[in-house]
Amino acid sequence: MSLALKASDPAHPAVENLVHDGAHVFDQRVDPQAAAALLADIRATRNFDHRLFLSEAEFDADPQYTGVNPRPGRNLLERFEDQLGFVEQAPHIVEAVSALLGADYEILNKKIVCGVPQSSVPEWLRERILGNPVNNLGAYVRPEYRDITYFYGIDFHQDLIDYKDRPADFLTLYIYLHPVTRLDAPLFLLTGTHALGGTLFPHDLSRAGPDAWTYRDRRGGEMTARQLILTGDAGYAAMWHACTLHGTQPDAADHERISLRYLLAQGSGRAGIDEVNATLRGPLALNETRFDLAADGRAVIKANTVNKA
Ligand SMILES: O=C(O)CCC(=O)C(=O)O
Repeated sequence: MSLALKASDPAHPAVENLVHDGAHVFDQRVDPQAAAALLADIRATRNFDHRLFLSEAEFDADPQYTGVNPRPGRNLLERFEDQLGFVEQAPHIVEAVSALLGADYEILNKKIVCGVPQSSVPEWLRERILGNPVNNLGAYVRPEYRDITYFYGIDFHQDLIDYKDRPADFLTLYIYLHPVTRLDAPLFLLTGTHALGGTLFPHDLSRAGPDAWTYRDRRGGEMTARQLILTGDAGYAAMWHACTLHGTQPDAADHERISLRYLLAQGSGRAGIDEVNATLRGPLALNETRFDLAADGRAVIKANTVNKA
C-alpha cells in the first residue's frame, strides 16, 4: 500500500540525518491522544502477564522456534487498520519518508511490538533464555497471542537480519504509544553504524567509553559509534536505516512496553535512500545475515552485548 502524498525531496533533513547518523528522530510527535486510544484497545485484547505463555511441559512437547511472529491473517494491527491514520497520514512522517524512499513508498511490514517485563516472564523461561542474544519470545507464547511480537531484549542488530539477499532499500519507523523511559526497554541505537554496510549478527562490538562502542565489520573496517537511547513521550517517532545497529535490554519496569514497528520500502524511482546508500563502505545486501542459530532456529550462541550497555 502506498501512503505517499509528496514528491521525493532529497534536501529534507531526514535524508541528511540518515547519511550522517543512520537515523532520524522526529522533532514532532504523532498525535499522542490517538496513540493512547490505540494503546487502550491493544491492552484490552489480553493480559500482558504470565498468561501469555505456554507452560514448560506444553512448550517441550512440541518446540516451534520459527513461524511464531505476526503474519498476514495473524497480525493484531490488521484489526486496528482504521486507527492508524495518526501515523500513516501524519504529514511530517509522510514528508520525511517520501524524501527518503520516494513518493510511492510501500509498507513492507507493520506490527505491534511488546517489551515484556521480567515479572511477566515465567521463571522456567527466564532461566532458559538467560544470555541469549535474541529474546523474541514468540516460541513460548500461546499460539492465539502470536499476533504481536514479544521481546525480552534483543542484542544490537541490523533490521537487514530478516532479509537475506535484499538490498538495504528500506527503513524502520518506530512509534512509542506511551512514555518510554530508561526502564521501559527503550531502543539503544548506535549512530553512524550503517556506514559499514551489512555485517553478520552477532556483531563485533566492544566498549569504547560510557556512551561509545568500537564496531568492526570483520572485513578490516572499524569505527567508533555513539550510543543513543531513544526515550520519549507517547507519540515519539524515530526511523533508521536497515544497517543501523540497535537493540533493547529486558524491560526493567513492572509493565509492558508497547510500540508500533513499520518497515517502509523504497518506491520505483531514485530517492534520498540512494544518496544515503552511496556513502556506505560495505555491502548493501548479504546472502547470510546471522550465525547464531541451529538449523531448527534454536539459539546456539549465548552472548549479549546490549545488556552490558
Ligand atoms: O522493541 C524491541 O524491544 C526491539 C525491537 C527491535 O529492535 C526490532 O524490532 O528490530
